[in-house]
Amino acid sequence: MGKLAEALKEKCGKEIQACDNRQLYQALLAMVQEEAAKRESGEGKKKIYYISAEFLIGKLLSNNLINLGWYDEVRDALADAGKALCDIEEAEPEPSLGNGGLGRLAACFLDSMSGLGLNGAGIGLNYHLGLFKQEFEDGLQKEVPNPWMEGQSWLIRREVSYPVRFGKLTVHSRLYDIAVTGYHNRTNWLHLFDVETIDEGIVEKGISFDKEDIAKNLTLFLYPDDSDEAGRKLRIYQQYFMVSNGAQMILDECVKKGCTLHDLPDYAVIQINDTHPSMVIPELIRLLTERGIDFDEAVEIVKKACAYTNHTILAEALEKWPIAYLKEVVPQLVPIIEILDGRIRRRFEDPSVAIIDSTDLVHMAHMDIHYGFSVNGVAYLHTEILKNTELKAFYQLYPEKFNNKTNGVTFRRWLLHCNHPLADFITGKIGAGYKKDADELEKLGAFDDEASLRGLLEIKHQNKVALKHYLWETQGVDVDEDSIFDIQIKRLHEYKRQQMNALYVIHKYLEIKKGKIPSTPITVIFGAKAAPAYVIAKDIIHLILCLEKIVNRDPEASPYLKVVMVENYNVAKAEKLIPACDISQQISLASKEASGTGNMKFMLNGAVTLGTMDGANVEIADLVGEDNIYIFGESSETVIGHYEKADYVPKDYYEKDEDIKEAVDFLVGKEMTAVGHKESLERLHKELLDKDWFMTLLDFQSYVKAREQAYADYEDRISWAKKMLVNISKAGFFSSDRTIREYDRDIWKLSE
Ligand code: 26Q
Repeated sequence: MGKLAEALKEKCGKEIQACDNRQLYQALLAMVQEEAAKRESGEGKKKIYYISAEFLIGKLLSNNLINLGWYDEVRDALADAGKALCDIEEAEPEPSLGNGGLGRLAACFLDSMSGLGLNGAGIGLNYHLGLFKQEFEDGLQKEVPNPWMEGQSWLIRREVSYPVRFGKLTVHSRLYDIAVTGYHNRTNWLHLFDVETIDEGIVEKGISFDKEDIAKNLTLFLYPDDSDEAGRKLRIYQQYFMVSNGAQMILDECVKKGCTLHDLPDYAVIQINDTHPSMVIPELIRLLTERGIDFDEAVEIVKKACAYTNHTILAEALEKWPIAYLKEVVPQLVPIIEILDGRIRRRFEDPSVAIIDSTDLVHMAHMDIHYGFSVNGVAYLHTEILKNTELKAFYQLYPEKFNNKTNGVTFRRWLLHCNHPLADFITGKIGAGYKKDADELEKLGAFDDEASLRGLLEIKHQNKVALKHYLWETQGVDVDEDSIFDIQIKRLHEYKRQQMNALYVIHKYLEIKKGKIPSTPITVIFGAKAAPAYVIAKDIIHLILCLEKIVNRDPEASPYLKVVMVENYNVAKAEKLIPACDISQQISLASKEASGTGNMKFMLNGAVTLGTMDGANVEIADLVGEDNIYIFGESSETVIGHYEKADYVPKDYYEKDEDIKEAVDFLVGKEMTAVGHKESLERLHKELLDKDWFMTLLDFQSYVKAREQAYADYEDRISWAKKMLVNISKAGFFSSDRTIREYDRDIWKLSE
């Protein structure tokens, strides 16, 4: 018996065979935690603090086993006792501390920081119920609480607590830590702050609760419904609670290491993940002055320590808070923000760069740009749009602050863990070096002989069979493993255009009904949560659920076309869906998706992208070349032009084009209203015809054409496998290790 098997047996207090999966999970968790703590190094004078309202870390057991180098031994020891590690994984609840891309990126970044041995930490909140859990009921999304914490979990309770003062109350925090193991390297910590007065009992029907009872609700939910004033204020409470704790902790840590506070930027660099943590700037200024530093110097210190990442160009997502809310929630910050704003107004005449605008809204991003030393976008195109359009006035003031850091994903989770057969295949061809140095994947490109390509196809097939079983067991849908798996999984938003994908499904369905049969059957898979107050997004979910019913129940169509809407899409489900995907839908309206990171995960797992020239798709297209990606739709320049001229009229497309008219009108036709809710379908129909803010109809025909081309090309299996191979071999650039090295080289400079 190996060492780990012995240890596991001892931890369980009995033979491995005699334990159930829960017991084994808990024993392994404890073993990993002990080992992870031993690998804490704390080494390095300067430290990067990544502050984020979201850390979508996913399940941790297998990833930690991989990072510690324990995976194979534990898997084999379990197998010897008749146990399967993958069954034990099922016993682990998934922490739901994020919405989507931004939160998952933060998790990938922490993994890479540890893996690269950088001195870093994450700072966030310990939401007890996280993001809601999605259930489908009567064709609609229902939100229910998502309790994910258990008695024994990855959270380690620390004897660390800080007072956090609000206008109306003071709360005392409690720190919980989660170990972030590095791949064959050091452990860093994710610090999650909580309040002990939290009361899950105040949650009523669904996810509603008393939004005013701050001491009881502060860390209950991630982004509680902010469609009303109390919800918006609660967001400010959460944000301030996060940054005040973070700032107090950072100063304490630095002082302990010998920092005089005057030299804080030599000890700490703070990465502000979107504007949610922006109040860290005035809070740090406040704390520094409280500790005896004069105001002007405090401003200079903070300016040298804080860097801001922008993740969105959608105007409505750029946070602007009424100063009256801040006066109520965080009155001690308001005079500081006013001074910061006053200084800007004296320096620059342009009112568009002010922090507090003429309607008394505080523009959080403006504060970050003026009072931080770095501003970065998350993909080449995104950063260009920030510089030339969205933040042009700021770029003119501070060209030296702007830089691009194209996103990346951790290959440990998104290849080694989620796709063992592919990882083994790659290791067999090019050795294991790519696990540390993702650029080595490029070598795989040479293996384009028929036997290797057939090997790749076989792995994809195997993953599709696995997904088929999973969908059958979890949702009771039966999909054909020999069909094309065409997948769109991401948060639901009009700009991401799930509605365009749904319109295509209608179009295809109608074609089949008219006798035009696809050569290979098609399975269209969606997964998406909609924000609880986002009505049109929920209408789109309803549309997809109606299509699922109509198409899958239709004996003429269902042998050739299936629709699956995965319930409660999350990280664990992504890990099952991505390895099984043939076609990756990345179809946002050009200029709207900052980067996307799902696109990278799919590519790495041998899916071919069908996408617009948006976000990181542009860089994917550059790397793989036009034969290995399906690009369609208007360019970002054209789209931005339409917005500037306000000249896009969806009805023109509807009236000119029979296919579009037929698909759009299907929404309110007899078949749909027989299974769906008329009000919702009519609202969506009207939205598409009268507004179509994200120009679905503009791109529809070119989308159909590109999609048909992809399906046609899929028929030639070997030439398709070649495209898969190119995609995988060019994915090295999208390792978050590369991204984090660039952050360190250009922004953090930890070892200078
Ligand atoms: C803002 C104000 C009020 C309430 C909520 C918000 C809010 C919440 C979440 C604003 C933005 C978010 C999340 C944004 C996000 O996930 N952005 C994604 O970030 C990824 C990582 O950089 C990119 O790949 C995606 O393109 C981008 O959409």
